[in-house]
Amino acid sequence: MDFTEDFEEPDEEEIKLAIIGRPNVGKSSILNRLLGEDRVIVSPIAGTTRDAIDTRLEVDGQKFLLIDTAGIRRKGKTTEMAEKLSVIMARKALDRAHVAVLVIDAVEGVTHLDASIAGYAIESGCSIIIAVNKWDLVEEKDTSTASAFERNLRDKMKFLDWAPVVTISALSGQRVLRLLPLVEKANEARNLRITTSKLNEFFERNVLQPKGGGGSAPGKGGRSKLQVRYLTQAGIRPPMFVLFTSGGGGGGLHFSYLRYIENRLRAEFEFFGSPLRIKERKKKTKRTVRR
Ligand SMILES: Nc1nc2c(ncn2[C@@H]2O[C@H](COP(=O)(O)OP(=O)(O)O)[C@@H](O)[C@H]2O)c(=O)[nH]1
Ligand SMILES: [Mg+2]
Repeated sequence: MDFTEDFEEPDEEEIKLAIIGRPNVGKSSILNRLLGEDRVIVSPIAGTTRDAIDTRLEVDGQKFLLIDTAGIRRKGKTTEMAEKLSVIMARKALDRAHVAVLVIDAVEGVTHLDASIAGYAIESGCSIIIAVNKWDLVEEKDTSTASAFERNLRDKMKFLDWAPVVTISALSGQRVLRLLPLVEKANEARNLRITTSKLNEFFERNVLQPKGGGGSAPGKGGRSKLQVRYLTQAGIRPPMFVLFTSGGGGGGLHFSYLRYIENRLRAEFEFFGSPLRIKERKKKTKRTVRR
């Protein structure tokens, strides 16, 4: 677990944002759109390395640092090279980012490369907003087009079901500026700490007395008598929870149970666009001391 972020003291209010995605999905166009908006105050600052230029934005009092993901422009770059580079740039940016906007091409839909970049984003612990760009190119749209697209996208990226989706057009500017409030909200969620009393109450209702009765939690291999003793929040950025268990032999909690806890946490608290980490820790069973 990496808690280093809690110890450094950067500009507290500044949200570090990475716009990531495969080549030609429109990352640069989105960036240019953001920089070109009247409401946006822009100040380019030199990054730490020669090729990295980060940009500061301020919109309605909120500061953002746009992490550069442009990479090296070179003529005659093969598609394969460009794709590899987009992954490298994404990973570099994700290292420093709080929130990632994952850009998908509306015409091409979700590809393997999109899914693999998404995987790195989840690993990094960033909050994620999915931007479906080039929405202007989707023909004969009606009221159900966006939701149909989203269903298909969700199906291909099941592991990202908590990330909000927004359809945009960097070409026309449609909804591009709407990304920023979503980014802000997703960043807040990533910093969310649930109070102990709220978490205890959550535990009471969802673990000890869930609908259909409490009792043992399902362990791997169907072993019973595995008990979940308590739940704590161990950290933020992203929020991390620990379920303390006892009994039940060697296996841990079944992944479906961890999934259940995650879904309940998401249903009851505002973890909008933020990944959650849920871990299990076994409590050593106390031996009764004979007197
Ligand atoms: N129709 C349309 N074209 C777009 C849109 N966004 C970007 N493009 C075009 O897609 C191509 C790649 O865009 P670019 O921003 O360079 O993508 P990047 O490689 O992800 O940075 C360019 O020709 C853009 O003009 C959009 O919303 N609609
Ligand atoms: Mg670009």
